Amino acid sequence: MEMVFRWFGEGNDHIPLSHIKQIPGVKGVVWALHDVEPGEKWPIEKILEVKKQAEQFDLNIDVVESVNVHEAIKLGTNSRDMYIANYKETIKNLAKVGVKVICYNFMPVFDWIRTDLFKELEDGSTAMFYEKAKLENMNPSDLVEEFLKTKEFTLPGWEPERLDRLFDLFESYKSVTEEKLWENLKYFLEEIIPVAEEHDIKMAIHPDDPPWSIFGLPRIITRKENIKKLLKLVDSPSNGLTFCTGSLGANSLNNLPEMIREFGNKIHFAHIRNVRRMENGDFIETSHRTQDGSIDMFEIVKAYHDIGFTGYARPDHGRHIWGEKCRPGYGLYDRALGIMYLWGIWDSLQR
Ligand code: CS2
Ligand code: MN
Repeated sequence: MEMVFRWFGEGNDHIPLSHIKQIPGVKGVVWALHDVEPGEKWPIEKILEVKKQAEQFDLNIDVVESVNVHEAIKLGTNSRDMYIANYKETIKNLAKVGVKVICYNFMPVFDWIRTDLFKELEDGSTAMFYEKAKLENMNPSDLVEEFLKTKEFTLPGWEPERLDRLFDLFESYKSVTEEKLWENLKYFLEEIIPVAEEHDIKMAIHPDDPPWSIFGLPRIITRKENIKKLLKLVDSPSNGLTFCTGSLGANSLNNLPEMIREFGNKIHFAHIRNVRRMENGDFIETSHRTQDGSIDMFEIVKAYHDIGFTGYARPDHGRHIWGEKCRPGYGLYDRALGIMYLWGIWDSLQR
């Protein structure tokens, strides 16, 4: 297991690389060019800049999260070929500097969704919360407004470009059924996977978060059968997964250790975090420790250990603790604690 840590870049993340370097066992940063709009080609000069910054701290840049997929590709409109061509160029540019894994997702319009970014937990810390009933009664634009108002940082996957066109997008998605979305994903993968394979890049799709449809939009990367289907769309070592326990784990029907054993070497990137599910369908992100949430983290790490996992792993979202002011889910402290918990389990299994 190669431990890595998400970093939003110089001037965009409150955490300096020098601090990331001090978390035991962290080998690299998980990064992206957050100022390049989805659909645009990532310029090599900008990529090299990040590489240079990370190298100063002896951190690798092997994993990118994420190269976002333009809505035209998900919608299957005419302009998709142009955006797919750009995507291929980005894959090639990333390969040139030694990137190994590209995480991406195929969620229409929104990336992850929560109803409260800073919900207080019993211990006085805060964490991201999903209130089922509230979301069901919410208008998508209210949600966006609420987030735009409270945030001090930009949220990953919530590009203004995409959100500005919210109403148009919802209109366009009216004709996109789940089946259509599958077709569009297949079209995309058939184009990009051969390029990834040729350049020794592993594409790793991130599951939908939460793993069910929201606001009537189709969502497909949600459970075991669907992931099997995805892997069959294009059979290649480069067509793989970001296995996110927090996303898939919001649905209690997903047996995560079993899925890890089944998908094995198709998991190129592990996102490991805990969530506490409530009976009414709500869930909140908790500390990584097994006892603090609904996901048996020991069994997760054990499954990775049993399959001889050598891929990349990162703690995923954490709580906001010790007064840290940070981007929702991406503080330093709780994610660093999470890493030490994961190492604790891993190292005892190694013995
Ligand atoms: C989320 C996502 O699970 C997560 O880490 O923060 O924003 C994730 O980075 C994207 O869905 C990947 O494409
Ligand atoms: Mn994740």
